[in-house]
Amino acid sequence: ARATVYGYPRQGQNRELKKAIEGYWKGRVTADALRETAGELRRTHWKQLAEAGVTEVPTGDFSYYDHVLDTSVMVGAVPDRHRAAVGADALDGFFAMARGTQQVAPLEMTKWFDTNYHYLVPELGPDTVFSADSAKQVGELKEALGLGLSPRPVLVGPVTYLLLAKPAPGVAADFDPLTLLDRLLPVYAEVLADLRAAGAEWVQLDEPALVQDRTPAELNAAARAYRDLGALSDRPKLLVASYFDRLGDALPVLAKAPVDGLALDFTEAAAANLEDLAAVGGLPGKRLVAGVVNGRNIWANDLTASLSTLGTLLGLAERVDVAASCSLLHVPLDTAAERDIEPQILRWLAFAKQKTREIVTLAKGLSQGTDTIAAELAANRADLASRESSPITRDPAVRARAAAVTEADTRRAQAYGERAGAQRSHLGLPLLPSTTIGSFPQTSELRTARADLRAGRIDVAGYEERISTEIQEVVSFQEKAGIDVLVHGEPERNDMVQYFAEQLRGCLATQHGWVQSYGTRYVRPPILAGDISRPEPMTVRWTSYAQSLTDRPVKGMLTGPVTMLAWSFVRDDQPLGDTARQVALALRDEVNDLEAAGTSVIQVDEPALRETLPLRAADHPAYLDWATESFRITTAGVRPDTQIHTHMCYAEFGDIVQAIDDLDADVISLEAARSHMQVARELAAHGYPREAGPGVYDIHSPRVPSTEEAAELLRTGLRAIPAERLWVNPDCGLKTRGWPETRASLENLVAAARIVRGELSG
Ligand code: THG
Ligand code: ZN
Repeated sequence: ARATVYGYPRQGQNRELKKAIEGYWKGRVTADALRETAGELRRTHWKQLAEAGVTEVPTGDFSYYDHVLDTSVMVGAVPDRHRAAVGADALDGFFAMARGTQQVAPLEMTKWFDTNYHYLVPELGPDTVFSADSAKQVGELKEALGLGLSPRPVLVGPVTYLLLAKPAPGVAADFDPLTLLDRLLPVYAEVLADLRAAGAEWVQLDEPALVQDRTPAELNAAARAYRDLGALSDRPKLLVASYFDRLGDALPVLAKAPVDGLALDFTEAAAANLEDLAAVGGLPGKRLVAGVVNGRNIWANDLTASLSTLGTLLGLAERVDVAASCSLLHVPLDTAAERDIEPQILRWLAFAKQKTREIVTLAKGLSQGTDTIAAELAANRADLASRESSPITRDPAVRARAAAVTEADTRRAQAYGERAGAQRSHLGLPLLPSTTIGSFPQTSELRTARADLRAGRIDVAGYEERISTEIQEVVSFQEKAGIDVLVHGEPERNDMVQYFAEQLRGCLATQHGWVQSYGTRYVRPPILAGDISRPEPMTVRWTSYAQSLTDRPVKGMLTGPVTMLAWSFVRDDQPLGDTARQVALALRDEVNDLEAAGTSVIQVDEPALRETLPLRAADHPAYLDWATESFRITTAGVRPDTQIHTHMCYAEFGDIVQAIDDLDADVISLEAARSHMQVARELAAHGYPREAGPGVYDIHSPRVPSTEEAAELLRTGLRAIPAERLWVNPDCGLKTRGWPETRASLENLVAAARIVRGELSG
């Protein structure tokens, strides 16, 4: 059995790639130097893989920004508005598509399936003409061949590419990119021929879109694509890869196709894929690449269990190879860089380098017998046992509390109708009250202060002084601007989840565990490793400080349990819902403490509620069940006159309006400015009974909305939501904005609220 992976983290141990690319954008790094850094990183990563014993290394998975954008370049799908830039300079044109320029907008960015990686959405239309550009793929293949390695180019497959695309601007919204398949396949044929000519024995075509619910027409397209590509005479061997879930109805389609191998996910989807594979009689004559090592979490593999899965698979294909379930892009590089995590706990974890070793060990055990890996198996068993028996993963008090949660704990004591009256008299807010989503500009001074604190250049007192001053300024600005419900601005928070994870027991933070979110932007997801509890209040101090500066209500700001899970690496030894409940109980304590300290309005943000929706519709109800329940556990412990807010960022609510309703928050703020209040209409159509603040200020650009523009959006909002239930707020937090546009925009927003209030009373 061979050991292989589908992709590797791109950034380098010290995010050298980020630094080189951002340096290039600023004119501090030349194009040649950037290419040199990129080539050096590829070589380093291939060598890491080869030295660990990986016999087939991936190529073409590297990217300066995003591999779906690379695919658009490969098939010549450059939008008209970017053609001039691409024609003038390929690299600058590539970045123009990714980030836009003064003149042209970038491609839209969206989540890569249910991961935290974001890709650039291809824009296609009936006039799209594809043309093959295999230079990047062939170039990287030759680099790896030149190092004496056995490379396997990895490409986004044609069906997934089209299924991820959207109609280009100006093209009818109901245009189906999949209708372009017949035009796209000859381009893939040309790239495959080029790769074969350059020396590729195998090429991998990634089709993760086939693990989602697919219509018969879409499955037919997949059948056609792989019948045609399989029938080519001038081609390498084809490995069609699926990951993130079971292949389902697409499995018989691909099993029958004239391709040479399939890659399947045998982590969470193991049982379903095994069953489906047996049902089609296995893959006689084909290669099966078994993704038994989870490529998107950070837990050490259970090698014994994986060997047992691999053993079952042996009879089901001509040959079985071992891999991670998906590209290792979604995990950090190396646990060895973590100096602050106890060595014993570090052994529970596996980042890309460690996962590579696990894959190699499994391949060796599979082909040479388990006694050849006896030492590794024994060490693995000891590590798993240490994790299982650790007091970190089993805290009796946390478990007892979670088990004792009753239905009453998940419901506010009064129904919304009664609460609303109590809140109205308690808060005394005007009609169309104004507020913001929570964060104010994170200035470079704030980031510098945090870095200074970490480096010991300033002490805690100096840092806190800096934070207090910032809060004073934020509060004083909001009072002068006339905002009704104030916030403290979150200057003390580095990140919405990290800030809380650092203070919760049972969570680990990493120093170098960077994972690409999009382009040159990375996150360091916390690790929810053990039973979660909250030793001490986390936000009460700064919220109370802000409240002490003003007579207006200051809103407490928390990240909700679903988002805490969505943006972390979560323990895999219990259902997600169990971990969510523990986080919810910890946050419930915080909510109750905020209330006890005099906070009358508390916002629990859940920007990830929609984006964490499982890939298959059959899995939605169970997810929404624990997701909404954990939100309600967080918020249900307060008095009726304490107002609970929530916030969500994405515009596609249609399929979760019921879940939003089930949160039972008193007020929800939503992104709406760009879609002209579309969500207000969707909420109204659903009969949403509580208060809502569809955003009237698009914070994604520095543009300042005029008072009249904001007023017009409010009037549109009023056609869907009655005045007694409509709030006035921006689309999202302001942390990425500068102060000048923030000031001007919020002043206009308050002025708009006053104008429309006047119209309502007059
Ligand atoms: N926090 C976390 N995960 C997230 C988001 C978040 N996932 C989804 C979404 N928001 C991703 N968006 C971003 C936006 C900005 C950055 C990363 C992800 C970013 N990162 C800095 C960088 O790479 O330079 C590093 C930030 C740091 O120093 O911590 O700007 O809000 N957890
Ligand atoms: Zn938002």
